[in-house]
Amino acid sequence: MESKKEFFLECYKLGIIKFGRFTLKSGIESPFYVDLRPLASDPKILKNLANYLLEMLPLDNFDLICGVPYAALPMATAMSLESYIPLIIKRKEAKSYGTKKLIEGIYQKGQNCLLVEDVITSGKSLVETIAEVEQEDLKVSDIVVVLDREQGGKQLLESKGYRVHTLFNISEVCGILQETGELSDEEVARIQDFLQGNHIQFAEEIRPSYEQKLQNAQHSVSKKLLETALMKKSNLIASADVTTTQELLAFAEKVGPHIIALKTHIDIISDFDYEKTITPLKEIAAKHQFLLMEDRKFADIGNTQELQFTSGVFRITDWADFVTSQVIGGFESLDCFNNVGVVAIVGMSSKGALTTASYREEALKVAQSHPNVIGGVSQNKLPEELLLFTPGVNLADSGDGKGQQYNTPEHVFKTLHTDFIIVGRGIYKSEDAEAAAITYKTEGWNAYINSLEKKAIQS
Ligand code: S5P
Repeated sequence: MESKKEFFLECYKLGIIKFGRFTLKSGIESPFYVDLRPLASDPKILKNLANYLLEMLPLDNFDLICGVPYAALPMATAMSLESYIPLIIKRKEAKSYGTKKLIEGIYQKGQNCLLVEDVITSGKSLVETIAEVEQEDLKVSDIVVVLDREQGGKQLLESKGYRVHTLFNISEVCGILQETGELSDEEVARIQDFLQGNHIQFAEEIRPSYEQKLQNAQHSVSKKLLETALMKKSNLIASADVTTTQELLAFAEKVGPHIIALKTHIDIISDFDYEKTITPLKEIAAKHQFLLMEDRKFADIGNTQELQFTSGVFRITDWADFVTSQVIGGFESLDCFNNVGVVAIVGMSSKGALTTASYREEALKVAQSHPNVIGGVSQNKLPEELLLFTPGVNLADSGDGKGQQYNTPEHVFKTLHTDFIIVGRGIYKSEDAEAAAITYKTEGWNAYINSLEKKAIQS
């Protein structure tokens, strides 16, 4: 199994914890919201979760496993399947007819039952559940919990003599997300404040709309991208990672009406010929009104980048509306791109990428100060004046086995305030590329619209 931290990050991607502003049942405002139910929808994660939970426990102690309904039921079932400890099911309410049983399954009085819970907060609902299980003459000595919200529940149960085993707690989880750049130091401090029982102030955090961004846009390419997005009701950039001119042109023709830009890796086209590849591509782009984004990821000194940009067979300067570039060569290395827009690579989507929080901070300083830069590629939020381009978006997969890590449009618009999604294999590998482009366009647009609304309220 992978490390506990890696495992948590996989779980996190399913949307189990959201950060923002949520009103709890009690009326208290919380800076985070936890819902572990999505874990049951990923069989591999559920199986791994069961094993992580079992690993923490003295298994010889238990005759039975019981999940607290409903969220922990699939978890308890998976633990039972992995450990061969029999499962019993506790009803939420006793049946009003027939046996009126509260607990279903085969058990004998006096047996020791392990309780499984998804999230522990104050611990009050667990105390009630334990009482109901004990009423059936079963013993409860241990409770295993996936996530401890650290709001007194563990202490309450321990004071009553129960052992509580927790896989993750919220402080540890925040530490992991702070390390990966998902949470800022400020957000973590606010969460800690909340956990200490303080009433916390929320700053209104609403993402700017495309109209607002358009008003503030300085660069002509930023304006064009935002205008195209509003006109086509699309925030989709299709990545055309195909290797022949014919495939490239056919793809551009199919997806053209639904995208705002086509992203190329022009150096992977095996039969590249300026006249046969670029001239028709430009015509298709003009016809369907999309921009051309060459994902060259320049990464050299200014003089070399200038040659790579203007010369060779590709002559990128003659046709691309905007290009991607690393900023590792420093501020002046970007000066040569003065007739196009530059999208700075701030953070990469692949596993183990070296674009750490401190790298990103330095990269942003260059990106924010250079007039050629219109935005950045990142898996984290960017300052509002930059356009955020997010690759690593796929509705069907969570990775590609080669290090790529995927998120859904919903996640990137809501949590990162992404402006444009970049989708490659989700579209060009699909049997019907046009239908897939329409799906991503619709999902992306709806996710953008939803991200303009205030955060959901937890009931
Ligand atoms: O961090 C990054 C930056 C980029 S530009 N991660 C990425 O995946 N990309 C590019 O986006 C990558 O080179 C590829 O062309 C596209 C993602 O393709 P997919 O097939 O994984 O959707």
